[in-house]
Amino acid sequence: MAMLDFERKYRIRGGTLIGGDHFDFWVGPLYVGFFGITTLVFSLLGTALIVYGAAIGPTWNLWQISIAPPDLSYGLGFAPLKHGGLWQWITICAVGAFVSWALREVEICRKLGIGYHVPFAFSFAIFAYVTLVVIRPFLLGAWGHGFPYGIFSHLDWVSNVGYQYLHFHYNPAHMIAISFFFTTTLALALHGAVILSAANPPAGEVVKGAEHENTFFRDIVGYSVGALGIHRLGLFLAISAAFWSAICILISGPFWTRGWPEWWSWWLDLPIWR
Ligand code: 07D
Ligand code: 07D
Ligand code: U10
Repeated sequence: MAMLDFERKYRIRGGTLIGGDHFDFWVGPLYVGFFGITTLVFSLLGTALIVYGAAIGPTWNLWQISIAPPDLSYGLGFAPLKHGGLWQWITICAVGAFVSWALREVEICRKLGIGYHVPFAFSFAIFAYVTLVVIRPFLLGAWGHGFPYGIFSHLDWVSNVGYQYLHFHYNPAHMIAISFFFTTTLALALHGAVILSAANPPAGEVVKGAEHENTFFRDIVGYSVGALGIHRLGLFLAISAAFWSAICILISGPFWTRGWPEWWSWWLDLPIWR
């Protein structure tokens, strides 16, 4: 792919965290770096292990392929490859690849002299994943509590784990996470819509900008969060969604073992009713 005019100016050496000059180059449009190499190694190895797992499994149907974690009886030990060991190595590769990707983002930010907002945001997704397959299984004492790697089997896991707590919707942190997911889509819809409404008028009409955007929201709800503010808000809402997701599954089991509806009995137990 051809290099765009402006790209040359930003292709500067330095800013790497590890590896010095060794991997400090680009291939086509892509920056490589030490963590580009580790991302590649972890993801190729992880994918190869998934393909191997599929090959020794009962099906090549993409929707049904599933690599299960070890049986609970293996506890926190290593299991044989065909009995969950594959899942353990794939998990190591996945964590390695995701963390490498985040660090590659950090190196690129350093080169460009911009803030670390993108890797910071991605780290919340990684945190949610690590909570599901490392932190929670660790706290529960068995890798078998991780979710299986398969398109439909991971849905079965979510449903089964949900019903283990009778009614997962009653999990208060799940409520907060869902509210943040919904608010994120509301904010993005408002933002996408207001920008298009002002900056992309029909042919022949004048392009409008910040004043119109601000005025629209001040007219309709009495307040405008502002051009920078909507991006701060969006980032806050999205990382909060991932954060509270991690919390909602982290507390299910390690910190609350009964049905979630029962958690709400604290309300009935308040001394004011007595
Ligand atoms: C659009 C960015 C692009 C990413 C995509 C995903 C793979 C997997 C692997 C064949 C928004 C690429 C997919 C690399 C291929 C094999 C072995 C991001 C976009 C397009 N899920 N989930 C999906 C993952 C969990 C849940 C779809 C990953 C938790 C529910 C896709 C993870 C829980 C539903 C997928 C993960 C959970 C899905 C679309 C990791 C709670 C759906 C994802 C690493 C979070 C939906 C059949 C998407 C669906 C769906 C991938 C974890 C619940 C296959 C990689 C255990 C309820 N999940 N998921 O668009 O249609 O994300 O499922 O944690 O209904 Mg899932
Ligand atoms: C974990 C993904 C991380 C991804 C990474 C990157 C690649 C590369 C390559 C594309 C966190 C992967 C990248 C692989 C791809 C290329 C080239 C994101 C992760 C690092 N729920 N529920 C949630 C709702 C019910 C249950 C979260 C709604 C039922 C359980 C969210 C409803 C029961 C768990 C959520 C609903 C139940 C959850 C998921 C409605 C089932 C979890 C989002 C409307 C009977 C999970 C951390 C998330 C969780 C979770 C929403 C219903 C059970 C808040 C809206 C009542 C067991 N649910 N849920 O976490 O918190 O994203 O996981 O009914 O474990 Mg729920
Ligand atoms: C745009 C733009 C642009 C601009 C602009 C704008 C778009 C060009 C020019 C315009 C933008 C704006 C004007 C801003 C728009 C605003 C938004 C989109 C929304 C912003 C929202 C927030 C900042 C906050 C979001 C908060 C969320 C999602 C979390 C909310 C959580 C809940 C509601 C909880 C839900 C769960 C409930 C109710 C069950 C109860 C459970 C709990 C409370 C959890 C814990 C429980 C306990 C500890 C038990 C105790 C509970 C008790 C006692 C009950 C008390 C109840 C409580 C709720 C506290 O593009 O640029 O500029 O201007």
